[in-house]
Amino acid sequence: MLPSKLHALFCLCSCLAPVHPIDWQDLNPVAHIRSSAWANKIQALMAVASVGQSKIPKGNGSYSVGCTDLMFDYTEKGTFLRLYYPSQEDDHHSDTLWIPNKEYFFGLSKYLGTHWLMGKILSLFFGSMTTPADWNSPLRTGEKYPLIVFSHGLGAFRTIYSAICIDLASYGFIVAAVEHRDGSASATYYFKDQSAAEIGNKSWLYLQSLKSEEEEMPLRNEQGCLEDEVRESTLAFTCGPDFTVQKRAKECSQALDLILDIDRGRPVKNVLDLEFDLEQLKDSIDRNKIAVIGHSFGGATVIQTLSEDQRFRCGIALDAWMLPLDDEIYSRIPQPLFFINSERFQYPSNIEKMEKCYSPGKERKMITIRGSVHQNFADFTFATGKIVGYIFTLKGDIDSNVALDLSNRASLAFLQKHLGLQKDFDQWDSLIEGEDDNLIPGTNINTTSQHVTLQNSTGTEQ
Ligand code: 71H
Repeated sequence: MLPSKLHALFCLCSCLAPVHPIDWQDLNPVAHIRSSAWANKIQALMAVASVGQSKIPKGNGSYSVGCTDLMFDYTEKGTFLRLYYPSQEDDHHSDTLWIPNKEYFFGLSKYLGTHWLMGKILSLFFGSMTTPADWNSPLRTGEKYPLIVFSHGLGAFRTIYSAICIDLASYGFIVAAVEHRDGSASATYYFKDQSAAEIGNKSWLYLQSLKSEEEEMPLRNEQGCLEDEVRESTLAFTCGPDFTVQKRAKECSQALDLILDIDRGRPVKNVLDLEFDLEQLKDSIDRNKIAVIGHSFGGATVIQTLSEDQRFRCGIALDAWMLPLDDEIYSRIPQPLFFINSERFQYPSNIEKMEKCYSPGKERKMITIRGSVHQNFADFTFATGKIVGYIFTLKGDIDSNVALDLSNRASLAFLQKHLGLQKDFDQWDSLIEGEDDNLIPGTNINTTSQHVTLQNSTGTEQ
């Protein structure tokens, strides 16, 4: 069970913490550590566990990728996002800090229901890890780019899907990964007033805590040990009044408003006083090629956003968690919608809700990635070695790079079709149909309801 596994890691790590604040990337200097047999043993164990530790992959596309953060306005109601974009090749400055503040680690530790020291440990291991995008590098000019708004999962935040966002940007997209301020992020910040913003005095907002009895419950269990009903009722609790999929959809639309404003040339002053000049984005967006992508709770946000905002031309829901959606929504999504699922996370009642989105004349596609887990879509799948990754279900049986490449290539093919792009992403059209040894067309889950083969509902069918 996950929390106990985390506690086990926590215990292992806390043994190390007082000995020496080692850097995960720098396990070599045993010389600096006061030699005590047990410490060396534990360290050796961790070194073994880190064998094969991989980095967040560079994009496969031909564009260099830049990255910046954008906040406007400074209040809790303002937009906060991380922007990934095609950048100018020549001047490489420095990679982007992956998780830029220690508070995100504390938030993660709180979300996972672990001791706050776990946050310290995570911060120790991952606090200086970078992701391969050029921080604040100038935008590549001379082309208008299609735009993707990306919505994160529950307990996540804007920076944690950089592998997906960087890959898409390397194929010529501008990607705006929002940080939701509805209380569904592990942590986020805003500024109380103008002067706080000026001096950088952040106000932190953490994920709503669960009540004590619910905290005992093993919530989302990828092994599927929980009955659907138990799972659903427990999850329903976490989806309390504060964070709603409707609020999240509004935040996606608001992020789009902001970027389109900047594209129009409206002078916007980034509250985070960064080196990236926002005026570069003027006339950079292909204004009617806009899509929304999200993971888990973010997948539900994709569906809600499509139904509320027609500027989004299509959507991709990565391992969507359908529970937060109201029953009325399913008939109100005219745009094409693509479900990319992991094998291990999905369960019948969730798939049944996806099936409700299907209707004649509406473009719907679904594929499942063999041997994949829920976390295959988020960056932590690349942050640890095989053993640690497997224990914490950050990795599945499939290689994390293979899984993400499949998901991204299928996404690119789908985006080309429905945004009308003039690229060569149609080379991956067969992936949309699930034609690959590592893909399942439709789903691996048996549902009780009668349905026609899911993967075949297309816009041309009657
Ligand atoms: N859980 N987004 C968490 C149960 C599985 C987890 C997240 C623990 C992360 C480390 C272990 C799955 C669900 C379930 C709706 C959703 C989004 F860093 C990230 C944090 C969160 C990256 C991605 C996410 S995961 C997610 O919208 C929904 C239904 N999930 C999920 O929540 N339990 C705690 C026991 C519920 C309170 C895998 C996991 C995770 C470890 C770390 F140690 F490496 F940091 C990160």
